[in-house]
Amino acid sequence: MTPEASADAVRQAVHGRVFVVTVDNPPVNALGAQVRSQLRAAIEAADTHPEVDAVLLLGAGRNFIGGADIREFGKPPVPPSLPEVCNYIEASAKPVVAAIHGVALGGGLEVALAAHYRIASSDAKLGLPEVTLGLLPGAGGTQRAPRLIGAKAALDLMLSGRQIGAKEARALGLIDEIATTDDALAEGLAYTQGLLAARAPARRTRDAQGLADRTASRTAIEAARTEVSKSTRHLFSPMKIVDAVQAALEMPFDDGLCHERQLFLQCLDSPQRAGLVHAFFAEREARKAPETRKAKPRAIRSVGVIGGGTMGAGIAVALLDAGLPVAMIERDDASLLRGEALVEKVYDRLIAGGRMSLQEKADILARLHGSTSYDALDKADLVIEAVFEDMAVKKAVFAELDRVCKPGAVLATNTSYLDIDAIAASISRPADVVGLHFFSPANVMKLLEVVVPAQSSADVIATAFDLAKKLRKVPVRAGVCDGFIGNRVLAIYRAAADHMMEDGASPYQIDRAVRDFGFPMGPFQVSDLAGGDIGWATRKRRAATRDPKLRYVQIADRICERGWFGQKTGRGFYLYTDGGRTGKPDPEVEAIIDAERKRAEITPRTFTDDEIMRRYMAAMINEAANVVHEGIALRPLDVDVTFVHGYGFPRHRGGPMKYADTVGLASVLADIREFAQEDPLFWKPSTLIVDLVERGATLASLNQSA
Ligand code: T1G
Repeated sequence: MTPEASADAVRQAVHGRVFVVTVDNPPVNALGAQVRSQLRAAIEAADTHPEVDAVLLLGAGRNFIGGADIREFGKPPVPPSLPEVCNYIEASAKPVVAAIHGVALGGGLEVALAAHYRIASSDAKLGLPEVTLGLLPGAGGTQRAPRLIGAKAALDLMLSGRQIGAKEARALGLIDEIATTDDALAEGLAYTQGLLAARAPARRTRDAQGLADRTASRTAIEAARTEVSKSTRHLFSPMKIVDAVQAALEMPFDDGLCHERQLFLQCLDSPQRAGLVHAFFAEREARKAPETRKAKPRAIRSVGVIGGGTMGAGIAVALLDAGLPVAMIERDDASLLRGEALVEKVYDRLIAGGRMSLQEKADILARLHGSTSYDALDKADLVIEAVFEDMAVKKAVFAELDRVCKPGAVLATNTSYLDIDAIAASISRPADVVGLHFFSPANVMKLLEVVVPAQSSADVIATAFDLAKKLRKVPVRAGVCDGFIGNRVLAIYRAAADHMMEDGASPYQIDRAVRDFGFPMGPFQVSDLAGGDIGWATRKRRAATRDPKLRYVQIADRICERGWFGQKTGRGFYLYTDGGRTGKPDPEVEAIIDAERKRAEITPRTFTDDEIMRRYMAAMINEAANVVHEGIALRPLDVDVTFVHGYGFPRHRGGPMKYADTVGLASVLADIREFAQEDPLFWKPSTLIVDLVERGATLASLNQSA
């Protein structure tokens, strides 16, 4: 091997008659400006090299190429553009081979598509996830992929943004070979030398015939257009992807590339791209809590779960799915059997859906051990309690954990609002206590609020974040208060919705306006899903300390007093007939609302959907700003991650804080001040918002690394 000129982001070397180009731009070989420029130079060097007959493209480290550099979006473009580099690769007179290992995503796969041949390791993952960032494959992917694998498969790949494995890629024709080992260089060289021996030509993807069947292509495009207009009507870029593939069918290649570029720039300029890119980086930033830099996590080899109810069983499944052995503790055999059955039910559903085999289920359940004795926890590295939400009950559990758990075991509570400082103070080892607030269903919802009591040691918090990684959860660090980040803010914007309901807006109009904003459900649908009795219990718990001057809407109490808790009782705010999950408006609820308005001496007025959302969002943003101001959330981005991953906030808007910056903090403050004229106690402008508006600053300016 004779190393040629070695640039730092793209290395060049010659192996026999093959010019090897290695992209080396940690951590994911993103195609930033320097990489694009050096990649182009390397292809030029290969083309003019007299002793070289072919080019082999590789990625250094764990991946081929993770895509364009997302941090460049929204900044002035720096040439050469990625489409230009891809066209240059494809135009090479000498055969270009891409040897993929790890991931080839977005622009990374587009570089491979511009190559003439592709080989991938058996564990490689390929995808065009640009749609998850509000974009479309803007370096020729919308033109080359349909020509290579057909319109239907290409549209599925681009509209889903999903990653596919080497086998599926091979079957589709996205790659030519699957390597037998994961040595990308050796496999790539052998494959390239084979091509040279067979005198394989520079086979350009733009000439591939995947769109030859015009009828089938047109049918696929129309089907995608129909599907997109139904399922992702909130989003901007999916329809642009369909438009781009239509151009691939109807235009010559180079014209199609130009059209793709125009569509890509439209997506790049959309607020949805800004929101989705914000969400992408925010969830990665949120997992870097200060404690994760100060301390090493403790080892987690076995975990105990106290309680086999809905939450305990869900948490047990999340732990089992992460490959951990789990000891489930319940107070008696009957409760333990119920808990184990709840765990088993999750896997039976997967088997019924053809997504798990009986043997896989057996292997997983072999790691679950039930017991009615705390002594079974004497070797656990971590114990998570998910028992009844009552302080005395929790303290009794922690007293037992204090008695039986080994020194250094991390003791976690799943409480959703109780004072974790008080729980920690009740045992001999408060430094080992942490809050792990899972969201139901705990084995599905990604958000995990890591609640940090005052006495926790840094390595305990680092352990909690390490656990989140093992569970493939999205962790957010939260301070101790009633409701931590999410539920505390939820209580406020739910109250704003209650006020509007009592003032004249129907719960059904409010829910619809919130869904049209992009949430999957409105607040009253959420209440019916979660169970109105839960919110009722919270309101009763808070009654003693509630400010009597604060407006209190009793409509939900009237509904709960009738035992109408929502889906689980067949009616709540909505009527659920024949056990369905889609409720219908309930005239009896509307009569209750009318009666409550009369009792409160309120003359109902109409609301526009726009005003509903201004009030709903102003309440959410204002309380979220208080949560940041008080340090319960480290930064605004931590609130955004909480709401995108735990409360259905539309990801394409980035989160409540990103949304506030998008509409303008001054406009949000003006709304709050307008609403304060009718209710100054509820609508008290957050100090943080007032301060930022006075300084002309944004919430984003507070998102520096924690
Ligand atoms: N650009 C810039 N930074 C990136 C990046 C990217 N494409 N991908 C990851 N990072 C950063 C990330 O923020 C984190 O930074 C670190 O790398 C490790 O990431 C023209 C327009 C590749 C599967 O959408 O899916 O190409 O926190 O923790 O778990 O058509 O990163 O360490 O400071 O996620 O090993 C299309 C996005 C772009 C892929 C690796 N590509 N990335 O997962 O590491 S748009 C994507 C991922 C595009 C073209 C279009 C994952 C990964 P920090 P990580 P990981």
